[in-house]
Amino acid sequence: MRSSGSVVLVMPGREQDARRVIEVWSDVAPELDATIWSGQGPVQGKDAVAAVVWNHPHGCLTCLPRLRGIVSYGAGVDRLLMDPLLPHGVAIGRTVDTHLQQDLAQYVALALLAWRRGWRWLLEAQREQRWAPRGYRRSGTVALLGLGVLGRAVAERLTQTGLGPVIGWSRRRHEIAGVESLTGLEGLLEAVGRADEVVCCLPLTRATTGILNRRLFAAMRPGTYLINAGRGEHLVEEDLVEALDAGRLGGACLDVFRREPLPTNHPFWSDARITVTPHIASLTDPGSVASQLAESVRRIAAGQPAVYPVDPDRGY
Ligand code: NDP
Ligand code: OXD
Repeated sequence: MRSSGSVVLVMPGREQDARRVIEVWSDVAPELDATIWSGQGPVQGKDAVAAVVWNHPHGCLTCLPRLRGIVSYGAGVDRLLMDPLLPHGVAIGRTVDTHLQQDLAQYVALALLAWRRGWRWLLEAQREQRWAPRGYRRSGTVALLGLGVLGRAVAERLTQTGLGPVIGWSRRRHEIAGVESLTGLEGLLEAVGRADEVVCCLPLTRATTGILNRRLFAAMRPGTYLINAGRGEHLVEEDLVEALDAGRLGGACLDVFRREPLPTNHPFWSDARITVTPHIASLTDPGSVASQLAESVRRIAAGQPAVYPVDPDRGY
């Protein structure tokens, strides 16, 4: 079959996923001529029209002279767009997938239930062989920051399983059954001020960097629980510790960090009030997204936008 494009997968640390994607392509898109960057030396691809990337070293895409488009292997594009040497004028796309949505919704439900049920104290009691029954909270109001592809899935999961009500916050208003949709700074302060738990599913942009800060925490009711599944840079870490110390926040579950992996000497590791997970709220499933990626490559090769295009000026 005629090649409809040469594509390079630049996914350091996720080469196994890259190999699985190419395996699926051999069935569903045999015309694609794909290579995986080894992680060493310059990215080879003088004929590559498209690149599929995750955590690519900034600047490495400059050696692809025929590049027409870049697709993020994940849902987020912050690191991709922050590349100061990102080739100009190329199409940018990202990944949208039902597994990503389901998994993120499950992660948030798990974190909420663990908090409401006091799981941390139950595990502690077991370690100490203490029989320590404790009460729990059956319901609560959730402020959900971000009502995009993932936020909407979270909102639907929480409302459908009785874990809501949900107050959503986004740039534009959204119609989602059972979800109150707020916008603007006033809407943000109102949402978090009425919530028992605050969940961040925002993309990282100039406008959202540092949004989980002292000012926002001050608008919350004492004991509010924070779940951050967006990006580490959403959170001002010192402000979190201050809010926990002051009892403004009751605890936090963090999946994303300013530095990943979280450095071994980071105080969050040993802070019992904080649950740390290693950026696993939702992982791209290579088998599930391979066909979508192939279609994006085909479209890019034909001079069209990717399947899920990203507006670099908007930042998400
Ligand atoms: P989308 O682009 O589909 O949705 C983004 C949402 O955020 C939209 O509702 C958007 O508002 C809202 N938003 C963006 N900027 C602002 C702003 N300045 N003020 C208010 N609302 C804003 O993204 P996804 O739902 O697909 O993904 C969200 C993020 O989740 C990713 O960017 C990534 O950082 C993170 N993620 C984390 C994972 C993990 O494992 N921890 C896995 C996958 C993703 P509007 O609807 O009005 O446009
Ligand atoms: C993503 C992520 O953006 O894994 O997909 O964080």
